[in-house]
Amino acid sequence: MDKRKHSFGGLTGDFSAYETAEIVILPVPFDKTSTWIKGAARGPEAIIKASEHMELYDIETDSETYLRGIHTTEPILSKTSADLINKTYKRVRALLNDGKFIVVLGGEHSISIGSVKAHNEFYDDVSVLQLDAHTDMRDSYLGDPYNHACSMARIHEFIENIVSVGIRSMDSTESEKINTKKIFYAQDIRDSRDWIREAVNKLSENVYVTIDLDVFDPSIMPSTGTPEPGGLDWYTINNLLKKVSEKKNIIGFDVMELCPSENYAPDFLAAKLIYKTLSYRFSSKD
Ligand SMILES: [Mn+2]
Repeated sequence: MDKRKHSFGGLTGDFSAYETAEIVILPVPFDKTSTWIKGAARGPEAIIKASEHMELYDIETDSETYLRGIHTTEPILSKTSADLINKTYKRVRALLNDGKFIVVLGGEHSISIGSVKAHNEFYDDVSVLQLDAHTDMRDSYLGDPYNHACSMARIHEFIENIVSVGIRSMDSTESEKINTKKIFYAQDIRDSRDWIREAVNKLSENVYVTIDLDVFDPSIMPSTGTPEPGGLDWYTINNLLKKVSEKKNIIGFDVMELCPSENYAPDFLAAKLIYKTLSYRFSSKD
């Protein structure tokens, strides 16, 4: 068995030390409430292992974000959603107080609740950009208000401004609760040229980005619990994240719901998406 400690980007020494790192990768492996394909608990480890094979120079931004230091912390573990969300909230708060930029790796989308809550208390005027195939606006699902299908409903209790992109599946009860002005359906994105500008304009200055990997098309991201057809492609997501980085302040983000299989390309996509987002975030500001 592989006992070596894995670190995002395969970084060691000064580039991965906590004290000097500007960026912290926080794994939260949890998969309690998935209704169909389980395995998201193995997502964070798969992303970190894949990330060790990435090139750390980003061509597009001509930057090497790892030079800022990226520390990979010990994972947060728990047996229940509510406890895990609370533990994640406390850990993210502590990391923010230490001046870190945090990337949470899931695990289940419900974990985002704790991370968003901590960021919302730390920063003023926070909005959430949700990339997802699903609205996740159910009040409760299978009797559990912390089911992954309810993550955005819980976040909406303390954040008014949520902009959702890539949505293509929901329950009829959710359609009554959503703000259609802030939803960019996958089918509408296909035919629109201006949607990125419109979406970015609806966000406030400080933006937390929550990425459910099922926002991508299953042809490139089959490793999710619910691979909905008609998803977005790599460059579309990149262009959106680039524009948000240029126009707004990304305060933190999470990448959720990777459900690894024997196909490791999706693991690599998730790793590269994280590094790409960091490259946009840090090369556009200073
Ligand atoms: Mn989803």
